[in-house]
Amino acid sequence: MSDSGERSEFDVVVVGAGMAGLYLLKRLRDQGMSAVALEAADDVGGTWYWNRYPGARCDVPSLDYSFSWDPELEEEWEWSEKYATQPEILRYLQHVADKHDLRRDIRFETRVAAATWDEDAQRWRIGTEGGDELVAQHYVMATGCLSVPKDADIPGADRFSGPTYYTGRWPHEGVDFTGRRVAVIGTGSSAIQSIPIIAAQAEQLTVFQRTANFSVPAHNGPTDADKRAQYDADPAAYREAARWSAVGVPIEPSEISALAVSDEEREAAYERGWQEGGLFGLSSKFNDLLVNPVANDTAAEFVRNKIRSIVDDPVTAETLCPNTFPLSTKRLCVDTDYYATYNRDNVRLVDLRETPIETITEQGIDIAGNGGTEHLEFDDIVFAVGFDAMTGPIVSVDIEGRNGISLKEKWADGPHTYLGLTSVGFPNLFMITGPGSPSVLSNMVVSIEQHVEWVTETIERMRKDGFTTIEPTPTAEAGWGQHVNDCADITLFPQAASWYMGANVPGKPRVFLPYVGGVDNYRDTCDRVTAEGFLGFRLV
Ligand code: N01
Repeated sequence: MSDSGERSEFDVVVVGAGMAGLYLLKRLRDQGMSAVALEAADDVGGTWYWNRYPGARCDVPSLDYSFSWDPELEEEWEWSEKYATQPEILRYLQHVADKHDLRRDIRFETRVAAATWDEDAQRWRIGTEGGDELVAQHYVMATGCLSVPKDADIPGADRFSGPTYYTGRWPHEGVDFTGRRVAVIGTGSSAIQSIPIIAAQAEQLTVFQRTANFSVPAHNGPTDADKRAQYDADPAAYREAARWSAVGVPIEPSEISALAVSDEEREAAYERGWQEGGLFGLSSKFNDLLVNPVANDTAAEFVRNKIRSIVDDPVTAETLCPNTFPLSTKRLCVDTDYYATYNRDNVRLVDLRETPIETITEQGIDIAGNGGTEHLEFDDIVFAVGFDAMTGPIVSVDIEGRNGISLKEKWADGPHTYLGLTSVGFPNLFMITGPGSPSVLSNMVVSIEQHVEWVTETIERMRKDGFTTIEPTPTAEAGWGQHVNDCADITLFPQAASWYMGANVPGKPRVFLPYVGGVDNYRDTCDRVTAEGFLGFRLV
């Protein structure tokens, strides 16, 4: 039996045992608090537990995408590649859980259904799907940003008689596609990572693309020697630089406009970026790619020309060229051999803008062709259709605050938070990397650590100073919401129908969900809020 055993009253109840939940448990335990994490899966890992599709990797270098709070762990853990695979990251998180003996405070296979603020008791009552009730002074949603898979939203999706797979819920035993005719629907990061691997295994692969996406090469391999040297010279300084960088990775920001250099210089810079690869290779070369559409289009056209040079068939190449949104306003994809995969004889690309899916049938997928319906037969269908991002994981629990107010109803027109951490009407509720925080626009580990540290330090301060509840003021929340929108509006981000905008889920309000003002500015704001006696909060 775990330390938290069957007890039902805690200082803190945490939902989720991914990166955020694990670090929360460690910090809370070190502070002498009673805490338990409730986890739907049967093991730790969060995103890295669920997303086991072929080719799943992190697109942030492992050296950066790892905890900084345990120097011993940093010494003993050696990443095998620049971009770690899902199994390796999962092993890392399992190792962290074991090393710090965190499992004894985690209840696995326990999905939280509801959480209700009890005004009389000044406590949260948390109900699980299994019918248990837990009571806690503080309630922390550490449920991740991309943990609720989106429905396929395609007619007939449940009619198909063969196996169907969702990338975000991949079978643990893996899938052997040898000799199979496979359909992949979607061309986001998950699809772009898995398509080259499925293509190499399957007899036939058909990719259904609704919106062409930008992807840059990973150039995976051993960790870059100069990055390694920079880190080894002073690991603590490296981590500190990451904490005070714009995206949670210490990279030198450019101070040059893409339009301030000659065409040749610009092209050479992009070529260097392409050869460096990864999320930041190309996109960090100039300072105005995310704010100036003309500057952005120079980079977009560079990528389109790369696609044209890689893909042999000109029609397929043109179909793969993204031209409906500016580069990087949807999450840039990082791939290994994605575009080259379309040169294989066994791979076909279906452009859903030209030939939309009419329905999924028992045997396959019907698309509208020029001469009428075309029936395509498959053995397997892979849905790589994404997630109900950022708000989905939070409102999937029925959270009821003061006076019976429902968080889902309060957020019907988009999320309302102060700092992406808290929300008016929901005292002592904290969200880790919630909407309105840098989260998905940053190295998640750095943002998770910052939130976990802010939350646990705040709880400790409240305890020391004798406060029972903390809740943001309506003015602070409205001001933060305005600031989050203002920051987004000076960028090109709102121009894309992305999951950042909630645009991928039918009926979801279109609001820019993360905070684009930078990890550094955001950290500074949170620090100042604390230093100024929790400015914008009401403590009782
Ligand atoms: O999901 P997505 P994802 N019919 O939403 C298409 C992170 N991540 O799982 O663009 C047809 O990006 C949809 O088309 P459209 C990363 O932050 C990271 O791939 O809406 N198509 C799109 O092509 C990433 O951004 C890593 O027109 C439909 C695709 O499905 C985020 O997770 C790896 C459709 C969904 O793409 C989400 O990535 C993986 C329909 N009805 C994920 N519905 C790394 O670290 C949706 N689509 C590398």
